[in-house]
Amino acid sequence: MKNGFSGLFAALLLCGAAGAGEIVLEENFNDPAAATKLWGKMSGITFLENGGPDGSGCLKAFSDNRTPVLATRLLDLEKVRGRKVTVTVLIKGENVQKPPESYLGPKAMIYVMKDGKGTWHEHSGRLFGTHDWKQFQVVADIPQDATKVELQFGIQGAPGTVYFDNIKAVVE
Ligand SMILES: [Ca+2]
Repeated sequence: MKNGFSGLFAALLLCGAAGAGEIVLEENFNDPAAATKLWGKMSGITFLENGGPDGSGCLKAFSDNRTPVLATRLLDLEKVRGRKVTVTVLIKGENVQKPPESYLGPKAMIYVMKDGKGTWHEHSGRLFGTHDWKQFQVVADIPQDATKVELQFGIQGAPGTVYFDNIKAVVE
């Protein structure tokens, strides 16, 4: 029993559990080549070398129709199961048309798969038209039995261009 603490610590390390407040994903797109390898890309997604704040790299999603254009990246299930995940992201919009459906337009989402069904958690305060960099947030409580958790950023159901940068996912 005297090794209980170290044993527990080793177990935590082995299963990759994240501590409260731990950053489980951070992406600033300042290395577009690395971002290309790490992110899933639909047609319409590009990584820019200097389109971000202060001339840094960023993610660009462009659509001239209503087809979804998303960049995706998986979160480590072991780090997020049973936890509240908060994702913050900077978004800039250019000529984004407002669609009839309130849930469409610029998209910053946490996609959660459980029991074969998917649920999308969306960012609040969606903006349209043209606007400068602004921080948005999306929050999701991840079930203990989630089978897939993925970040998705882009544009859906509305023509326009949306830029993303400084993505950070933190668990509580
Ligand atoms: Ca950047």
